[in-house]
Amino acid sequence: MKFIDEVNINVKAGDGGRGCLSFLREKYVPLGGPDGGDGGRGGDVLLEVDTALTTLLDLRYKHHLKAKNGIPGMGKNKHGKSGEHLVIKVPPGTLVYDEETGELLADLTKVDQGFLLLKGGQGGRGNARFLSSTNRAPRHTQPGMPGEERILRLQLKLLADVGLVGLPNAGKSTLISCISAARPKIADYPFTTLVPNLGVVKHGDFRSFVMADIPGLIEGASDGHGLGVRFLRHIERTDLFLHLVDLSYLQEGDPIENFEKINHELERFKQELSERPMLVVFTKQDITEVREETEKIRAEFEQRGFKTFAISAVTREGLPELVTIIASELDRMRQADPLDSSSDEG
Ligand SMILES: Nc1nc2c(ncn2[C@@H]2O[C@H](COP(=O)(O)OP(=O)(O)OP(=O)(O)O)[C@@H](O)[C@H]2O)c(=O)[nH]1
Ligand SMILES: [Mg+2]
Repeated sequence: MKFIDEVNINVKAGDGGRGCLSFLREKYVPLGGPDGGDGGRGGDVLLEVDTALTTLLDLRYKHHLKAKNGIPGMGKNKHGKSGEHLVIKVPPGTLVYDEETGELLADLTKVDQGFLLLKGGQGGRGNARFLSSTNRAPRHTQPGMPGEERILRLQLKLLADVGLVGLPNAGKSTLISCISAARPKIADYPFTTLVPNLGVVKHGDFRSFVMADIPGLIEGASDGHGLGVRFLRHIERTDLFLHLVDLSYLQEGDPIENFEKINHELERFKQELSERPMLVVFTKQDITEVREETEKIRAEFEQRGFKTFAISAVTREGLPELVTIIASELDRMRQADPLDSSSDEG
């Protein structure tokens, strides 16, 4: 499935129906009074979070979206029906901006969260409404009011608890596929992952957290190198980063320098990301040389204040421990800052 995380759409609420001009005409009633009914209200435009969606793909080819107009009033004092509302479904984590002013209109993160975006136009009044003691045969009616219209930019920022970062080939997708039901593509060439993937990691009997796998980062990513930092916004809202470090032949360069380069890209993308709690995870421990390298270098990361872990996706070494630590780190952070806690299935 294609992953689309930004779309522009033009939305319009329905116009109000016009009021009717009509006079009662019945046999034997020669001068019936005005009986033009009111027009119906135009439909509103609403946004609604649909947790079944994970991308804005459905909106990709719908540039113009419009709620239904109100039906005009009719004779015999019949009011027109209101226009049907338009409900636009979006994935959780969708931000809604006014494209012209740049104003943030809504941040839709909660299940079933709804948002009234645009109001439909009022229906016009029919001539029956203008009957008065001085005007027994009003010919005045009102047109319906136009519905509001806006150009929107919808931007998706996936909602996850933990974000995976690291160079291409570090083993990010392999890790998420080992501990969740997510099945991203895995291969020994860089940039296998082209779009973010989410995986739900279960721990204990009834608890879980969501992990996000994004394309690998390289030096200069914030200037557009590699796949750039376009996908970083999908881990911007996570509470914890796992920085995967691969010491196998697949990685060139000095591991500490590589590590710092990536952290620098995170910081360049957004200053506050450099303060996000981060665990360092050495991958591919089933390879003897990698294990030896890990033992040599581990202390240097710890001296920099990072907790470190060593795992292997092949033997599953260290995976249960890692999941437990992530869960307890998340718990600890959320206890410290309960207002900030996001939803947990627990
Ligand atoms: N021996 C061994 N190989 C691993 C392990 N984890 C990942 N690999 C291999 O490393 C290569 C890269 O793994 P991926 O999971 O695709 O790496 P990635 O970080 O998602 O890479 P990009 O999506 O390109 O950024 C693949 O050939 C994997 O099979 C491991 O624990 N042991
Ligand atoms: Mg990958």
